[in-house]
Amino acid sequence: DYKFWKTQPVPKFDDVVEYNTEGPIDSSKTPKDIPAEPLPLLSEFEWSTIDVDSKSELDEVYELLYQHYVEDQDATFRFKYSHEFFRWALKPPGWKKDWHVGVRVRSSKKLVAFIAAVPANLKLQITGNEIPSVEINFLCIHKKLRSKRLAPVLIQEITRRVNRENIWQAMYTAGIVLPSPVTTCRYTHRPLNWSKLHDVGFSHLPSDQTKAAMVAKYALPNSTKTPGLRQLEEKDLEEVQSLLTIFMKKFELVQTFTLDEMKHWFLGGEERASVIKSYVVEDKNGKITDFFSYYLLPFTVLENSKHDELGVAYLYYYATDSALGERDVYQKRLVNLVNDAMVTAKEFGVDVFNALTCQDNSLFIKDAKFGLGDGMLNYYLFNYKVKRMSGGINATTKE
Ligand code: YNC
Ligand code: MG
Repeated sequence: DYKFWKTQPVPKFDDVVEYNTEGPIDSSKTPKDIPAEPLPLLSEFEWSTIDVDSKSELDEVYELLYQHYVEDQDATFRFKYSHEFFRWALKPPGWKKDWHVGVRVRSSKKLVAFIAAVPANLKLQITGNEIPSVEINFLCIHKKLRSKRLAPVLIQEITRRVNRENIWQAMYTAGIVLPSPVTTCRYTHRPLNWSKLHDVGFSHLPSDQTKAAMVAKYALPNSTKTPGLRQLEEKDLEEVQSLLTIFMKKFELVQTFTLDEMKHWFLGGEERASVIKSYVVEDKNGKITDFFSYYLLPFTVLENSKHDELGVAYLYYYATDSALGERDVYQKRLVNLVNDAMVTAKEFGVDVFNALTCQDNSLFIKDAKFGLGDGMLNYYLFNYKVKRMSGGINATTKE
């Protein structure tokens, strides 16, 4: 019955939000109203701000998430987070050390829980409202400390730390249903290396098919098809920012990016090589007409004799000026871009390419041979009410 969530500024399941009443749920506080001291913890635990620039502390976060973060139902796959991935996800422009919150056992200093916030600027297109926010991610509690109501304490502590910086809204996603989703998306998967996915139990052989037919079905060309496709460079950022701004007018709720944020999220600095891949299409006149990006987050495969790792890519942001033209031209363009994305991803050892049923992804999912997965992802806003959206959300998440 949501004992904790009932007390928080989030919409109830049956709340109806009328047009023009979108906005904060509680706007009564200022940073001066927020306590300077952390919430009390049981005496055996202590708060510990994690220094992600310290290799050993990042190792501890890695170890905690590796053992205790999200798993699939049969526990055969685990996210294989790398230090590079954490630095990309946890250190965008405006990041704060204070927002990387750990809990340790007081006696042993063992890290047993974690939660993180990073800055994110949201925009509600129907009202034009900009919402300075954070994105909350990597909430994790050691398996032995589950169901002890520690999660609400972590959530309230990160809220306190964010409120102290005069930010009152947050975006987060979760597989579980809480009051109340802004929208719900489903994961979809496109096999690139069907044989390997079959070996590890990720893909199943339909009873009316042969292995060879499945491999043939998912075969991709050796090279990309779109003329002018190349990797994104720093000099393109301003143009891509305009392209993205225009493209995102299609969606009800979006994240907006400064140039510095674009540089971080799409070029990734030193982390680029192993985490984030971004491409643009430059036409004959040197104009950028299209953009796509995806990030890499492999799985560790447990207890398999042939393979111990699965290459996984997640479609991230994209934009195309064809969206302004006829729908079937736009749709065909998207299919081609996503196919090109997958061709490039193969070079980086990607075995499966994932996308959510959000953005305009429903336009290419079938033609580009994505299959619906079991996983659902609910999107939430903290302290902001909006009308429930039909999937026209463009905020994405890094898990
Ligand atoms: C969850 N994922 O409903 P009620 S996603 C939010 N997000 O409260 P306990 C969650 N709330 O129902 P446990 C949640 N999971 O009584 C559970 N809850 O009101 C709620 N899993 O607490 C739950 N990571 O400590 C209930 O639960 C209360 O020991 C129960 O811990 C939960 O990162 C968890 O899936 C998830 O490590 C930590 O199961 C644990 O079970 C775990 O007794 C594996 O908690 C890893 C996993 C979650 C990934 C994520 C986004 C988190 C968003 C948190 C909400 C942020 C709000 C905005 C704050 C900033 C505001 C500003 C400004
Ligand atoms: Mg607990």
